[in-house]
Amino acid sequence: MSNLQGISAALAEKIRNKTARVGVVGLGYVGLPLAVEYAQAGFLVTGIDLNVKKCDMVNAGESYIGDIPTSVLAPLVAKGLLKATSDFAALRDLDTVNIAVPTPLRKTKDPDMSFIVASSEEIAKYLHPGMLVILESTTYPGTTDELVLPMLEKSGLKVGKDFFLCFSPERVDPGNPNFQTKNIPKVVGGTTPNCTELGSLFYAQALDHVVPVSSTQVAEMVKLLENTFRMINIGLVNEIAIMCDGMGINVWEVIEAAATKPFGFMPFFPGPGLGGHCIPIDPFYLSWKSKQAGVEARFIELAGYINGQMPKFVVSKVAKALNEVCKSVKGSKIVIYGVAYKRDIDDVRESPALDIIHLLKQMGAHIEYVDPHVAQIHLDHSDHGHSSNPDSIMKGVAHDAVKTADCVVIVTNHTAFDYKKLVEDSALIVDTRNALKGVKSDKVFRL
Ligand code: SAJ
Repeated sequence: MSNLQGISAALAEKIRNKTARVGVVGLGYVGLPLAVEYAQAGFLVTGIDLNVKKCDMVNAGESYIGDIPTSVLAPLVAKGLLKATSDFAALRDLDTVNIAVPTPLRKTKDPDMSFIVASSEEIAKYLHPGMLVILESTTYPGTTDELVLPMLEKSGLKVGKDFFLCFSPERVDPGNPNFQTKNIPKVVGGTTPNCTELGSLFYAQALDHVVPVSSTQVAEMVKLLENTFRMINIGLVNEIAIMCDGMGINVWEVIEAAATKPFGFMPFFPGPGLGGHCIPIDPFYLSWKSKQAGVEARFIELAGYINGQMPKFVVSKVAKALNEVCKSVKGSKIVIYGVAYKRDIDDVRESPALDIIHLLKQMGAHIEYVDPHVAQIHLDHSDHGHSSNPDSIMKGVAHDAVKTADCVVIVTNHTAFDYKKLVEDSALIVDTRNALKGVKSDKVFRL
C-alpha cells in the first residue's frame, strides 16, 4: 500500500513515466554499466566523474569498461540519452543520483570514506526537493544514515519528505558472462519507508529483480555478508591447500570430489592470494565497524592473514621447484603467466601477482610477465599505479619468453592462454590455479 503523496508522489510519477532525469556519480565498473542500463531503459542520464578523460571518452561514445562494449555505449550517446560531465552543478537539473565511488582501505586498514564524503558534499550543494539519492558504494553499516544523511539535511531539506535516501549494494562481477547489471537482483533499503518505496520503484524501471529491505543498515550489511562469506571461504580453502601440500594430497582433486555433494557444500578454490577491489577489502569495513560495537571480527582477521600469506606460499613453491633442478631463485629467470587479479579481466588492483613479483625480485630473480589483458604494471605498491617513475613500470612480454625461463608461474588462468604450448615450451611450471589440470609431468608443480 503506497503512502506516497505530494513531493514523493510527483517523483514516483516521473520515475514511472521515465521523465525523471537520472544522475550517476562515479563512472567506473559499477557506475558506467548502471548509467547504460538507465539510458537503454529510455531515461536521460548524466554521468558525473572527476576524471575528465573518462567523461570525454563517454561523450565520444568510447567505452573503457570491459563489460560495456563501445557498440553498446556509442548509440546511446549519439541519441543524447547518455552524457558525462565533471561538473557537479549538473545535479541541479537531476531528479535521481546514484553514488558509485570507490571505498578503499587506508594503509591502517581503516575505511577511506573520502570519496563518499566528497560526493555527498557536492550533492548537498545542489540537493533540491524531489530528489532521490542512492549510495551504492560498499561501506560499513550505518554510513548512509550516520554520515551521508546529516550532510544532505544541512540543506534544511527533510529526508522522507523533501528528498529520499537509500542504500543499494552494487554486485557487479566484472567479466561474468552470465550476470550483468540488468539481471543481478538489486537489494535496496531506505532511510524511511517512503525512501525504500521510491528506491524500489526506481530500480524496477531498468533492472529485472528488486529486493526491498527495511533499512539502509540492512542493505549495507547484506553486501558485507556476501563478500565476507567469499573472503572467509577462500581463506579456508587456502589453508586446506597448505595442509594438503604438507601431507602430499592433491587439494584440487579433494575439492572436485567434495563438490559432488549435492547439498551443503559450495566449492571455493585455492589460489595465489586475494585480488580485486572488493573481496580483500570489504570485510575490513565490517570488522572496523564491529570493533566499534565492541565485537572482535576474528574470522575476518584470520582469513585476511591466511589469504595475505598465499603469495609467500607460492614463492616457497617456486623455490622448491627450482631446487628440484638444482637452481636457486637468485639469478633465475622467472616468467609470471597472468598478472590480472582474476581470469579474463585486465584489472591488477590488489593482484597477488604484484606481491609475488615483488618477493621474487627481492630474492634476486629476473622477472618477466605474460598477460594478453595487461600491457603494463606498476610495481610500486604504494603508488596504486599512479607512479611516473619509469623504474616502477614493467611491460608485458610475448609468450616465447617462457622458452628461456628457468621457471614459469601461472598466477592467473586466462582462457586466452595456450596451456598445451606452455607445457611444451617451459622447463619448469608452478601452477597456482590448476590450469594444467590432468597434466602429468615432473616439470609441473601445483598448489
Ligand atoms: N578467488 C580465489 N578463490 C575462489 C574465488 C576467488 O582465490 O574460489 C580470488 C580471485 O582469484 C580474485 C579474488 O578472489 O583474486 C576475488 O574474486 P571474485 O571472484 O570474488 O571477483 P571480484 O572481486 O571481481 O567480484 C566479486 C564478485 N564475485 C563473485 O560473486 C563471483 C562479487 O563477490 C561482488 O559482486 C564483487 O566482488 C563486488 O563488487 O563486491
